[in-house]
Amino acid sequence: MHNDPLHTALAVATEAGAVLLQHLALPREIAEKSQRADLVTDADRASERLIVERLKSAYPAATILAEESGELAGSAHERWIVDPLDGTTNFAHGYPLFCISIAYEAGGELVAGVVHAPAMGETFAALRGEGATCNGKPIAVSAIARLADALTCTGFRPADYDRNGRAFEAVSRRAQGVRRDGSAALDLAYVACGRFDGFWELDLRPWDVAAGTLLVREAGGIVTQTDGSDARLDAGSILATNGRLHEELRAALG
Ligand code: 2AM
Ligand code: CA
Repeated sequence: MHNDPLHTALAVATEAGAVLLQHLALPREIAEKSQRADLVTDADRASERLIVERLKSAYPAATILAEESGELAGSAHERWIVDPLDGTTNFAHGYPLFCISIAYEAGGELVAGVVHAPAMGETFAALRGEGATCNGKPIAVSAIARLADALTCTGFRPADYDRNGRAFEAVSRRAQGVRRDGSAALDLAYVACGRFDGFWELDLRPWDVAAGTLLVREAGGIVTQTDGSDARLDAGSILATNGRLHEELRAALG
């Protein structure tokens, strides 16, 4: 794969991953975000500061949408979408499933995406029309065709249990397993490489899903909203599967 935005995203994510690992080794300071019961750590801020600085200098005209800074307006044509630390709760507890998610859009289309999980030593990358990789090796979604044989994953905040509880129960009764791993971007990367056969979540933001959406599509999977309608980065809900499982999982969500 040779493409500038992808190489930029890979280099920046790798650098930010080292920052996260440095912070992981320190005694952790955990603050509550004011509006939501959402952990934000020094690590989120340090990672985002580095990523935004690097992207601004490499792509001075581009818009940057980043979780902690919001939108730094620039060109309407080019946009970076950044989660400097996805899986903050995991990170705060030293659970290694956390990542950096960086996506690049041109003309409103996802072109490049990187999900880098530094504590796992894995970097997932996708380039529109060129496929997806993990640590440079091509990846593909699984071939599991029935929910009964599927390992699925979901996510929800404690306050959202009522909204997701019914779907969680329905799928738990029918699938081989349901995990709740706590990092939507990484969950999508795991669908892309066939570890999970399907993933759904109700209330996500563009930075949680942008890179992962491209990874799943480029690995041969399907991404929609949970009701089966067309995916949109600002839709909130997402259903990502290997394709074969899509309709059965969608129906099971109720
Ligand atoms: P974050 O770690 O970047 O906040 C897990 O369900 C997904 O929801 C994660 O991708 C997480 O992203 C996001 N999320 C946002 N707010 C959350 C919260 N208060 N608790 C748990 N996850 C949250
Ligand atoms: Ca985050």
